[in-house]
Amino acid sequence: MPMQMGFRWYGEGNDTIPLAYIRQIPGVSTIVWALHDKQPGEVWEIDEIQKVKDQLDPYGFNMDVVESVNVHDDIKIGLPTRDAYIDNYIQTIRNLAKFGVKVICYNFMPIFDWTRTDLFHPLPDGSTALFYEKGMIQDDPKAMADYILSNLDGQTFPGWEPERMARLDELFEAYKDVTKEKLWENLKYFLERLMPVCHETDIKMAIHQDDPPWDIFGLPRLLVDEPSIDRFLRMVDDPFNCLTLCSGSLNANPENNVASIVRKHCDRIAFAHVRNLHHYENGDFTEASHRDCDGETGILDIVKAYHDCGYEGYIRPDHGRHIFGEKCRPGYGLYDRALGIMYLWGIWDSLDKFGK
Ligand code: DNO
Repeated sequence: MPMQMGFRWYGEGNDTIPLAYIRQIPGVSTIVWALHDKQPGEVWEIDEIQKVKDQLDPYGFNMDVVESVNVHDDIKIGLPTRDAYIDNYIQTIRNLAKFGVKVICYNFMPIFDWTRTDLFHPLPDGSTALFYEKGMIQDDPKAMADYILSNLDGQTFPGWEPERMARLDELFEAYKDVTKEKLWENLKYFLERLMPVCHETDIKMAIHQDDPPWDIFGLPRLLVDEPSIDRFLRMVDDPFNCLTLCSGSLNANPENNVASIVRKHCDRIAFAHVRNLHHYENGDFTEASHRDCDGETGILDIVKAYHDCGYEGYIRPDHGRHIFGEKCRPGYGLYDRALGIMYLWGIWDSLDKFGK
């Protein structure tokens, strides 16, 4: 069996892209989905999941991968209230299992999810793309949150829930004693409670790396490079404790060699995000097309590593540029991601046919 291709879709009424179009992209079998109006910590109810299934069924898509079931801050901070939120997470896992879900992607980043300073940065070819200006992320988290929210046109964006962003002062205060080591402990506690349920339901927990892979605004970030990934997998050494290996998040630090991480940990990668970055000398980066030579992430090496390892897990193209005049969610338009998929299949099929 080859890798299983997915496409992230934000749901009916919350995404500009019709499922009917996604079906026309060759080789997509999985819709990577979520209940985007859920707050972290809430149980995903059966009837709510059923609604998504009813939307996907007519197109023959499976719903095997959820991105993301977000983790409540109390779990990351390690407050006594965490157990009740973990109970809810477990109930969500059980409910998802009834629909055949196989992988839950999540992250353990304090307060902020992925972070960029420009969501529509102009590129020389006339398209726009996500951009990170290193010097801008220094000491004003509120300005950054306002900027990101104002560019979302009222669409929900996981990790950037306006309700949470409105409580930034309170959240920073709550995290003030959470050192990196404390955060590792809290992650371990969370996963150790989940693992028995994962075995029982055959659902893998697949952590996404921190994006960008370094501390921001004084908040600790854990999954940033090969040694921290090694530590994570050893810490809860269980086949259901897996990775969503994100080439773009890791390669924001050009020292990270994603292909080598694939080769080392392929059996613990449940879900692969593939995208390409172009780096500037001052540490800024922009997102680029998936084509290998348009960035420095090493897309050919990465896909070859998956192929060599006989990867049969889920994969999706990650952020694309905004091209052909498309108005879409930042990073999540139809066209460039469809091109990305064809590039990924192109590499994969060539390796299949012409060998190593
Ligand atoms: C950004 C995404 C992330 C990812 C979460 C996983 O586009 O890759 O937001 O979904 O970090 O929990």
